[in-house]
Amino acid sequence: MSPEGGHRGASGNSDFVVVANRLPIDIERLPDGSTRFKRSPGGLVTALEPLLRKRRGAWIGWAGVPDSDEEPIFEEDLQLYPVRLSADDVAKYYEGFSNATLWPLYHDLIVKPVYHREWWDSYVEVNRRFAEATARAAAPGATVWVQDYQLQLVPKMLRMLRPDVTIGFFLHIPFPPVELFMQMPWRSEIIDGLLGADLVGFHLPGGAQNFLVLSRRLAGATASRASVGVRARFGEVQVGFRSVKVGAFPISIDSADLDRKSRTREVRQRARQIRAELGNPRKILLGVDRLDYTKGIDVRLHAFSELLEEHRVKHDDTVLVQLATPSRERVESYIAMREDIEQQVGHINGEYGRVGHPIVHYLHRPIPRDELIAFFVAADVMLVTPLRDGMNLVAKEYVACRNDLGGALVLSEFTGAAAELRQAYLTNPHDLEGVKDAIEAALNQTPDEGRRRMRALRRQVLAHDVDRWARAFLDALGSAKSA
Ligand code: GDG
Repeated sequence: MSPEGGHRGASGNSDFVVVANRLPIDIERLPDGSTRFKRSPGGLVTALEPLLRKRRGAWIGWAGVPDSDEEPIFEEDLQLYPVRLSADDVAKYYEGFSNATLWPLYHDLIVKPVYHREWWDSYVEVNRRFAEATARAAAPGATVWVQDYQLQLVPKMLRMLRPDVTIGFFLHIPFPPVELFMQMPWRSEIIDGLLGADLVGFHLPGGAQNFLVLSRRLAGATASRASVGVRARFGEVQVGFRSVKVGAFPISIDSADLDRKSRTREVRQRARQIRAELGNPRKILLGVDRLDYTKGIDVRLHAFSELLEEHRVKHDDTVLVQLATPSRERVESYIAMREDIEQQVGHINGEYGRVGHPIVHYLHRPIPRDELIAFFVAADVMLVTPLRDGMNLVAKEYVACRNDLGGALVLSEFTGAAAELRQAYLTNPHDLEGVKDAIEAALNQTPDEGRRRMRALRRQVLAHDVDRWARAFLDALGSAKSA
């Protein structure tokens, strides 16, 4: 019998279940119109793969296209259970509530969050669908790990369906301070949803602290508070007889793998070729981001433009490469931001470029992984200037690729990564003069200073990889349940 055929509430056979908005697969459309799945192992899959293999793991998620098949995909080491989303679900749950309500609210209101009741209804309904699919896949007593802001109601819904399972939740984006979170019309429902977990994890202690304060204030407000009885102290919330652990677990990357790949002859050669294709400039600055307003792409372009204007950067020996992966292209604020950035690129090239020699090279498309690694190796200064970012893996990836101890990292203080990468050129992205100074210092560092900083950065990134992150979370989850 297909595990999907089990009735609601019945258990499946997976001892370890990961629940995320997206499945770790890419969909290929074949010439005859049919579709085929291809595994796309990101950092999370890489980190979890050994565990999934050992523990008959399952992954629950959306396949990335509307109305896709719900047939489970069985692989040797992993079972994938697609959750179907209709075009209407994608518009309301995903593009709407997840990306136009929660995303801006949790990133300090860089754009104004939109609150729509129908989006919320869809969020509740889709979260229920994920919780039910999880309940069907999880074996008795299984460990379930729910990922990210799209699924904050799943822990409570799943606990009601399957009180026997151990539930962990990890938030990949920042968790906002009380004053901002209180805007949310469904604030108590979200806090109660998260408190269904045995362990709630954040990147930084600040996020954990915000969650503890909000739990004290809001938990159980949807029921009678007296009957729920919520107490929060550092690291723990007591909800009735249950205790929910709360902690910080800064995510990382597969550093050893990137370190190895960046040393290969092919990558080194491609990096040299990239420099040549760019006209062998003295300095290459690089930005790599999803095209998102949180990433501060406009900030770095603005700073670069002023540095050129003030002759602090020479237009004939410096180029800036901005690789921007298309993202959330139907969400209104993303359409406006893209126009703004492309206008800025056009302005800088119009003012300072020459025929055949643009000064900003801007690509709006996904880049193959190996090509990206070659860009990291080729770049003299990496620009990571988000206005707010949960962690920012790009900063860590750049460092992991610089075993030559070359390059410099300009890093916004408003990223999670800044808490660990203290030897970067740290800067406040709201202070344009400060950003300009940081870029200038990075461009003009002495080789000795550069090596000193990069050595320290690499020590941090190579020792704290994604595997260590996953183990820390799952160990804490194990002891949260047994406590
Ligand atoms: C969220 C949080 C948190 C980018 N362009 C291409 C490409 N990428 C890869 C990067 C990196 C990943 O995508 C982006 O990760 P980030 O962490 O930088 O940013 P978000 O997508 O916003 O991630 C963030 C993260 O979750 C994990 O918890 O750090 O704060 O917002 O790996 O290299 N990869 C390829 N081509 C591209 O064009 N192959």
